[in-house]
Amino acid sequence: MFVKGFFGGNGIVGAQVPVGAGVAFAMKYMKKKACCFTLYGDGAANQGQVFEAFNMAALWKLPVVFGCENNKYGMGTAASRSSALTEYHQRGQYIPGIKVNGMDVLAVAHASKYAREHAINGNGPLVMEFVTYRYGGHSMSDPGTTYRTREEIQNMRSTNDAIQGLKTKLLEWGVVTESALKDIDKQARKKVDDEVAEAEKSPEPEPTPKVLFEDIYVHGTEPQFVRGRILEENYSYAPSP
Ligand SMILES: Cc1ncc(C[n+]2csc(CCOP(=O)(O)OP(=O)(O)O)c2C)c(N)n1
Ligand SMILES: [Mg+2]
Repeated sequence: MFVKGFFGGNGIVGAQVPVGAGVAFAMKYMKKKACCFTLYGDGAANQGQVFEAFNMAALWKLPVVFGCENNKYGMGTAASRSSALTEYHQRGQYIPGIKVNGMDVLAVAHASKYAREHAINGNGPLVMEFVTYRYGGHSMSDPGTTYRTREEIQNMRSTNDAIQGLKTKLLEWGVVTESALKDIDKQARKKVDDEVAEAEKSPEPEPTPKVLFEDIYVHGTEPQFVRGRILEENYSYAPSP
């Protein structure tokens, strides 16, 4: 999903990291006082391209914050079984790192604000590690219970939940009432239900290779010939106006 200021994800795990460094390069090149937060997981942190992005970002002092979401598991494997160093904030080596309690919403907000200031003021990149936990499996094919105990999940949920933690604080400090929080939950649920309903009634994308070229080339410069592929007669890749 792409929206203004949000550049989506990537099917190749970790590939969003150099893309994020590229976005930061654009910010610097266009002399914008802005930075890019590029987020990746503990599993993705072992991808070679992550370190390549670190190198260029440090060399060119790019305004990028590399945010590692350490939820303790990759796709079916504990971080300690796949990473030689699980202190992911130290992975930047020559880039300063910060470790943040990812289950504390206010700590995340505060640290992120600090990181943004650091990046937009020309100090180069930062590596931030948000220590958190993944209750679910990675995907449909990973039930998330074969490499850890149900007790561990239950324990994290009941003692460490980020949303519950913030709710408790807000109530204790008298910032909101219980019923106001319930209203927020209701609104959020409605918004998601509405968006799902709209997505489900939207038409399927056109099942032709034409869509692969949409929003890639400047109009009129789409390739007329693709190597290794026979194009249908009179087939045009030009997107419909
Ligand atoms: C290059 C590549 N290898 C493997 C996969 C399959 N895959 C998708 S996500 C994932 C693990 C992700 O773990 P992590 O980065 O910790 O993210 P989390 O799901 O915990 O947020 C893997 C192996 C992929 N998408 N791309
Ligand atoms: Mg993970």
